Amino acid sequence: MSADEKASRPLPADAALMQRALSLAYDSIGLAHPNPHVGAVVAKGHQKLGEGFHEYDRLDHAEIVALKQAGEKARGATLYATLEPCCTTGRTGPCTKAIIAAGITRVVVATKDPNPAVAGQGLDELKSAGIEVHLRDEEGARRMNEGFAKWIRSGVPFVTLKTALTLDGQIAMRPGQPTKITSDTSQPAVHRLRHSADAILTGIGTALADDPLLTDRSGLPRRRPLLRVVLDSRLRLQANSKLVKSAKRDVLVFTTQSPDSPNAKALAKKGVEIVRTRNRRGHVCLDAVMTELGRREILSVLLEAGAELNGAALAADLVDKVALFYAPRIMGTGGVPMARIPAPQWFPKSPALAKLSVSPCWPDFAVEGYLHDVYGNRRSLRKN
Ligand code: AOF
Ligand code: ZN
Repeated sequence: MSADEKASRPLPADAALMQRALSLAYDSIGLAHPNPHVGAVVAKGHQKLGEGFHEYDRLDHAEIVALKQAGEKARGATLYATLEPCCTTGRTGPCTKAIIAAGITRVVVATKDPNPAVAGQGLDELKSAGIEVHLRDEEGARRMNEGFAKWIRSGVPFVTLKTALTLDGQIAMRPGQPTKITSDTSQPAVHRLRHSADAILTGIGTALADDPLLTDRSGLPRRRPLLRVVLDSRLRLQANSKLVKSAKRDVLVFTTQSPDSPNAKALAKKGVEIVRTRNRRGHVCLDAVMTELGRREILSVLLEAGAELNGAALAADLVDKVALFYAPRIMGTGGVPMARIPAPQWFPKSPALAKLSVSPCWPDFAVEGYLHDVYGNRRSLRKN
């Protein structure tokens, strides 16, 4: 065993205190954007001396919040952080320097920072200062920042495809006909997903058929409203739709039409932002949409669309994760599939979902799984 490994052994208090730090980080969802969700605890043994999470508008990183609370008592204490402490100067100074200056002697970290500017260097700096560093490698901490990981490494948002469907994989009885599939018990989980996302994306077909509001109704605080995005190549979005009537600088329409067209002007007058993109086979170019959303610091997108857009996003390999809410019902023939995508082209190369999880929302159940590992090989993340 190397000196480094010997020095980084777990202690009995670690699991519970890291759990506390993770729960603090969870409370920062909606408040940390565009920074990662991070929680921190300063403790001696089992005794907590300070704790907190990073809130973008309050500037301080999680470690600093916890260190300030602990004050002089931090000397000789352990710091638990759900993300590797930063060693860079951005809006704030490096946390590594503050940790060293506070006299912390042991640092326990749940996962490395995926930001290439940090990525292990924060841990190295702490070790070089003689601090014992223990990396726990927690999946929960990674999942909490999967949006940040994708965006900071590729410049484009993390995309979760969410849909309700029957056991035989259908989302409506007929195209354009809204069909209630799952029960209301799935709604809190759906709104939790919306709360975790920076933008919600749908197609004009769904906007016309369902007249959805597409808001975050979790009741939880967020520093930036959920951006509601519609792909509408021919600008058919109705001025009297719920989306347009409720627009407060939070509705964005991507189109191939000119911003000077009468429809564009009518929507713009109602507070809808119109962005013209490249035309790809009669549709807005999905890659251009993702690049523009990434440029606007949209780290994560929830795709709540119909069969056409779901199929196009899967075919373009833009979906990172799926969240499928199954109702225990069978629709039968003639319904609308969750993704319109030619099976012979898609199925042979479609990967099995990784890290699959199934959770009950009685009488429904949710299946989650990943199509990409956003913490993996960086080259495979770059789209353009
Ligand atoms: C931490 N603790 O709580 C957070 C970290 O511009 P700044 O100074 O806020 O730095 C942003 C970067 O710091 C961000 O990209 C990420 O790498 C890291 N976030 N680090 O030590 C925190 N939020
Ligand atoms: Zn920091």
